[in-house]
Amino acid sequence: HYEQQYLDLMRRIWTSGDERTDRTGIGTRSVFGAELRFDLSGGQVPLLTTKRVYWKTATREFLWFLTGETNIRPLCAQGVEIWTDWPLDRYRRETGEDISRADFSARIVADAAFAGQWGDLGPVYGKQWTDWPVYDSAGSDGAGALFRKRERGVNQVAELVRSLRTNPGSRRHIVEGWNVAELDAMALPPCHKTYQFHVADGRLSGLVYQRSCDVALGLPFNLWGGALFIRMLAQQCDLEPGELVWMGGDVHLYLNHAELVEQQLARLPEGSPRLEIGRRPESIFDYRIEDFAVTGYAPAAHIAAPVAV
Ligand code: DHF
Ligand code: TMP
Repeated sequence: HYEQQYLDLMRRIWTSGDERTDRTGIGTRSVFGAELRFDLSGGQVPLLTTKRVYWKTATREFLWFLTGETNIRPLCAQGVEIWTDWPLDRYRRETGEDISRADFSARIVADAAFAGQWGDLGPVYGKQWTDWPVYDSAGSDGAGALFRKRERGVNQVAELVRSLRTNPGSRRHIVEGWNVAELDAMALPPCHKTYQFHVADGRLSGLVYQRSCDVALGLPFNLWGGALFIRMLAQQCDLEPGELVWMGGDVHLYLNHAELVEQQLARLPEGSPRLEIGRRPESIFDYRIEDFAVTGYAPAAHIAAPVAV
């Protein structure tokens, strides 16, 4: 079963990973360097069955990246709270106010000015993917060179669709999130930082490089995102889905996920869910949540676990 790779990775980290202190102070067990591969032919998707994964939430997150938005407001308005903890943490630190997550999220939705001030994550995925900043030389002021920021940056996703259609054999089908000059302004530097695509024999494969991976909470979403990206691109470019290759750098389990790990490793994967896309939109930017359906998904119960902020 495709999911066995995930469970084997989880077990290996838990039993033989190096214990280290991390940025969040929770502590992790970690291995450095890992690879997973999933066949996406026939609509198969690497959706975990040993715990329920909220694939609609993950899809909403992915569609939000494609809008170029970096404010959590549209996510909160759809009941998606997976990014709320980081702006909330900043709000609590800077104001000293002990607001609940629910109240904070409600205020983000109700109050545009509040969202503008507190809901933005900085130039994260959506911004870099669709509007990577470009600077043009604008002469010199005598003391040094001057540069002017272009009105519109590079839309890497639009360029990717174009390059897949016109030059499928290219080895440069890349979407990059790691904008070195802007890392300081991001609430979190990108984890799934690089996507590369590959066309062979009419099939589109994709590779995700994830520099840092929370195997229990983040990875199930990231595998879904990688598969979704391939499926949307394949549809837009008249290709068949090939393989998803996932590569991780620091691949870890948080020490406060012990219960999840034990429960999940006691379960067996079952069934093979399929993703159906009900419509072919005009462009990669026109997908809506209603376009996606999963069949054959009867997972084991959800396992809640705390997220390290
Ligand atoms: N930080 C950490 N420490 N781990 C992450 O996985 C992570 N992921 C981020 C941002 N920062 C992060 C963005 N993606 C959840 C899933 C993905 C995600 C953030 C959070 C999460 O909490 N998932 C839970 C609940 C989902 C829900 O309630 O909708 C899950 O059980 O899947
Ligand atoms: P870091 O920036 O110190 O590496 O912390 C980021 C944490 O978030 C780390 O545990 C990895 C996790 N993460 C994922 O696993 N997937 C994601 O999509 C995101 C945004 C974060």
